[in-house]
Amino acid sequence: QISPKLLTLVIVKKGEKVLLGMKKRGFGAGYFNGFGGKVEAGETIYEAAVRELQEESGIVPVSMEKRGILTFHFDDNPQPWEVHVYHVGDYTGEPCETEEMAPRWFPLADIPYDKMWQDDPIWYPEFIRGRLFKGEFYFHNTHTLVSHTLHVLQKL
Ligand code: 6U4
Ligand code: NA
Ligand code: NA
Repeated sequence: QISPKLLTLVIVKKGEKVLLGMKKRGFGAGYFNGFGGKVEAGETIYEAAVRELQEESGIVPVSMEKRGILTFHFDDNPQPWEVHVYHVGDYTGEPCETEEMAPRWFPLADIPYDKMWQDDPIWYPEFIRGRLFKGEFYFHNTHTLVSHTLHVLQKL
């Protein structure tokens, strides 16, 4: 059993809108997603989440809480990814386009699931309701969701 690779994912949700970024390069290019990336040596997961948000969108969180842990299993990569999902409700700075992401606000009723990872319509609704959740997702050829479990929890 290979230990999972740790990543972060920050979703900015303010009022009735979410800030998503169109990923311009690398893994998941062409999808709208939250902001995040790999946890680096010497930083905590929380620190990585703050850093990736700042690098990819230009903003700095005022408050940030962990909401979920998602594990992605791939039939074309033996190492699972463990993605720690955070909510940011308040921030300083202005979202701006970066080398990696082009940010855009979406009304909660109009999240562009057809241009997102296939797991997103499964867990975003729980995120939006303010729930804590853990999920496992199994992908074929990186992009095709084959099966999953999702649990809403009282604590992570
Ligand atoms: P590099 O280019 O190596 O510096 P880095 O920014 O560290 O990249 P990146 O962008 O490849 O990492 O990280 C992938 C991002 O995509 C993380 O925020 C996690 C997120 N992600 C990966 N699989 C996902 C999935 N199935 N559904 C989802 N987000 C996913 O909603
Ligand atoms: Na990234
Ligand atoms: Na990175």
